[in-house]
Amino acid sequence: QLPTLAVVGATGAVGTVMCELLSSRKNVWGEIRLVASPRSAGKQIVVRGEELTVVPLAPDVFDGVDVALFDVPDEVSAEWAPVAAAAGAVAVDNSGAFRMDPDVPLVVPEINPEQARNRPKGIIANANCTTLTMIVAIAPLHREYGLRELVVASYQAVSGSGQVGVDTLHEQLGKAAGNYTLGARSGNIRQAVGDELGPFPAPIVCNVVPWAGSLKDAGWSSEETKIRNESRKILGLPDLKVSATCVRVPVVTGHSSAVHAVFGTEVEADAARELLRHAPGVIVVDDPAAGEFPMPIDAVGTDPAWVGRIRRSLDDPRALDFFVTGDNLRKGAALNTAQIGELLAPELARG
Ligand code: 11C
Repeated sequence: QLPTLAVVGATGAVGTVMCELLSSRKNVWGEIRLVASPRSAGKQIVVRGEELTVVPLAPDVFDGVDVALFDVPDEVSAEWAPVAAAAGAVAVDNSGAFRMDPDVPLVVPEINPEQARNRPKGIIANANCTTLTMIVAIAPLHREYGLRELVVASYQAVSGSGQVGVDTLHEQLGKAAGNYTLGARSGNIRQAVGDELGPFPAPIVCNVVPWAGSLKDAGWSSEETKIRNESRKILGLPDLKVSATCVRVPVVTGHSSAVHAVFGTEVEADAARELLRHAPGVIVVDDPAAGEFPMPIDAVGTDPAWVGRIRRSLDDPRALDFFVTGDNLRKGAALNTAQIGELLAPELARG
């Protein structure tokens, strides 16, 4: 018998993509149960061609569930993933609640699938979208050359802030276009947009905002510390040097990162390009002469990490610079969670 799946947070931005993925990927599930807050309960969503009714989150929704995928805020996961695990399900959690727990594996199926088997709390964590969209390209380079240091600048899409981020960009696009002569033409976007900033600390349209997440120690943002901590855990490199600067850009979906990676051995750009061409979950788009680069407008709606601008550092033969972009709602969230579920499905099928 195929295992039973619950999707908790089925109506949110990531949950919606999850429902699409469940309809388009290999069908490894028996019953699928869609779960959300009482506010969204009763909604109908089509999954695998079948109309399912969303049920409200409550302890009994986990009865008989083998895998529960959580696409909800940290505090909801912190409360409910242990409830699902206590009911006998494996909870695969896309929030930040358990990622750094030493008893919770942080799994990227292309990199460390074996760690999904060791889950003492019955919980497996999914990394942050900024980490996930770049780490699939970094891991094969690490295996070949031995990673020593990462310097990253992110270019994060507004959908990383949820539907409210997308709505805010949309509203500000209208204001900037409508107030073109008032402020936008001169670049005075604050005047054109006014003070409705949504989840961002400054206007996001026609701007870049060097901030994502919340303030942590010594001026670092939570997004920046997540890149550092999660990269270390996924790659099994607890002392990896990581410096990240996270920036929000007016892109709807698709997180990008400019990466400077320093290795233990000398690297060649051509060899790295070839290696990445054969790496799972990676696509190389690297022909600047033809205007071919990895860009979010092309990566959106696709599964792989798109990598390009691969160059060896002019000043350090052990360092590579490259640009990587991926769909933050797919590989950055729903897809990686679904892939972890698919890793578990054969083990949980009942004979
Ligand atoms: C953003 N990366 O772009 C965030 C969203 O820890 O799962 C996801 C936050 C997380 O704002």
